[in-house]
Amino acid sequence: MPPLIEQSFTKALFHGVIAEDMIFPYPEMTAEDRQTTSMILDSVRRFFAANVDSARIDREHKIPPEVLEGLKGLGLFGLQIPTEHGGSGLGASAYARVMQEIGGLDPSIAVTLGAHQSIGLKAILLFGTPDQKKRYLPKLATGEHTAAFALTEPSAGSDAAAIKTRAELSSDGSHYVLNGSKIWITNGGFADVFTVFARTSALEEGAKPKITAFVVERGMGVKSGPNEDKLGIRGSSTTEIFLDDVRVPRENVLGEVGKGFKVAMEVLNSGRLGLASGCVGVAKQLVRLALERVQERRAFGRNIGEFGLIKDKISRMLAETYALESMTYLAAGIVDAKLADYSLESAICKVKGSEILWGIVNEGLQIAAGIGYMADYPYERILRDARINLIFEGTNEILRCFIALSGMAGPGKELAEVAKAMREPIKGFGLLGDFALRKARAALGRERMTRCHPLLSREAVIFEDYTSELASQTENVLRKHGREIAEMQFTQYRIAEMAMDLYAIAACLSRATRAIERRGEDGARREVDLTQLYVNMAHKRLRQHVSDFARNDDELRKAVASRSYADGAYPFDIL
Ligand code: MYA
Repeated sequence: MPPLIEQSFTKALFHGVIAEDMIFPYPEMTAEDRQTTSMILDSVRRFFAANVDSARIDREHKIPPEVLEGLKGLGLFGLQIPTEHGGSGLGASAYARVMQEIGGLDPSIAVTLGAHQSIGLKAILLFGTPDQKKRYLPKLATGEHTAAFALTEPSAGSDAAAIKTRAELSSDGSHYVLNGSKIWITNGGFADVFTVFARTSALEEGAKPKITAFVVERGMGVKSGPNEDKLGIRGSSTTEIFLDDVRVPRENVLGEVGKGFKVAMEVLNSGRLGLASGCVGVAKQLVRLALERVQERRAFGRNIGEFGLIKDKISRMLAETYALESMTYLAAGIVDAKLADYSLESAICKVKGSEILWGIVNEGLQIAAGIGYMADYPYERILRDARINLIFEGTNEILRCFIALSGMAGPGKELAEVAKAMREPIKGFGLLGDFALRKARAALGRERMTRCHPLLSREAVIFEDYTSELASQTENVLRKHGREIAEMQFTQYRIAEMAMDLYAIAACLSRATRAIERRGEDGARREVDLTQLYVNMAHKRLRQHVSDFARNDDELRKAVASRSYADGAYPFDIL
């Protein structure tokens, strides 16, 4: 196992280390994946144009059965399932590209397909035994069976480890008996196969739960509640599911008994990337709609596209879409290269993807103005559909905490080891040597990003400077607060924001560098412009976060909120 900082590009940034070989050159799909993907995209576009009426799907809260059958016929239920089990065997980048297309065409369909394969059957792909794969994957690949991911419970949303569903091993050891219920299960109304997470240890206060993952067939006794009535993605099915004495054969345990939490987290790592790619697709649709609108709508005798404030919106929409696309396909490339832990990158893509998209929906609707608000036009449906992305697959709040705490874990461990080494200098000498080496290197100057094209050297310097800031702020807060940092969400927020923007900048720099190398400075002009624009925007945020570490009004905010909890309502009236 390589050292932590060599396992993850973003985790390395928390140490001040720029592991640029992990992100340069910007990844590309294999020729085979590119060819297969182009063919799939062609047939997807043709099929959607001829058969999919998104307004109707939204209105009727249902994807028509003939559309679902058509999607199955196109092989869209088995995109990542290996060919030997009847799927298309796409890699992560190719899969992301297809989900991007479908997300842009119809989010309800994207969510249905995503729930099936980004998360529903993913644990079988990642952790299934050869026998489980042989039993389940062929029918899931054709769509004869559909899958769902059943983790969330009424008292376990963000706190996924708090699930109460129990799995008791039968006295003869042949099967588990599952009892409990799950909420907000996408595809819950019709899925045939569920990845269910249940406790296989007693519920003990303060103790680490033992959670186990199971493949559960509907026929084993899973019952569904009615479809929830939702703000958006109305064509997708979201239901409660009930497990009452559901007998699950022991051979349906996924991965190891008691290691199900890791199974859930690994599945979500991949799911979050699928979500981000869907967001890329929707963002691109909005850019297209906005560009049409600004060229057709006239005001004060001119196309509105000529006004500065519209140009400001359009330029931001483009730069943010470029950054999101760059981040998502960099992370997907990291997955395809199988060389790194991509948990932080996928969480970042999910948070940034959902928020960039939300901002773009807002601006796109604003540019459309009056018609943007009318249900006859697509904006209001897109707005409703986009909102969920900030909530599901990990709320953006819990994911910010995850990004910060998981990123700080490495430096935290290192600091603890150094403290120990200082107490026991002889035994700890080796560790201190490594740490001292890195400190010495940092003292000599910041880490460099050497593989970035010189045309982007100003942006590369910003990246280097703030990487070093992230590492020193991390060290400062860890030294000052130690384990207390786990409770300090305002600080976690700043750390997470910095890490997210640094990853985004790195992705843009790597991609734009590849573009310049391929097409020369003029040929890559647009990529360079968008990278510079994104970096300018990110730079302002980074500067602000760094200054907020020193001076902020965190305590005032906490006090205002706490007092209002006691008041129970807004405390004033003008009368
Ligand atoms: S599905 C439901 C989604 N639910 C969530 O995402 C739950 C969010 N909560 C969490 O992720 C966890 O509870 C957190 C951990 C992170 C808060 N990779 O002590 P810990 C390891 C690898 O921090 P906790 C849905 O919405 C960690 O290192 N490992 O745990 C679908 C540690 O390991 P070790 C990870 O404090 C909707 C251990 O776990 C990760 O309890 C349908 C414990 O960690 C990780 N990421 O909290 C979607 N995280 O013990 C369809 C933690 O070895 C979408 N660990 O140190 C389709 C989209 C289509 C497109 C749409 C277009 C518009």
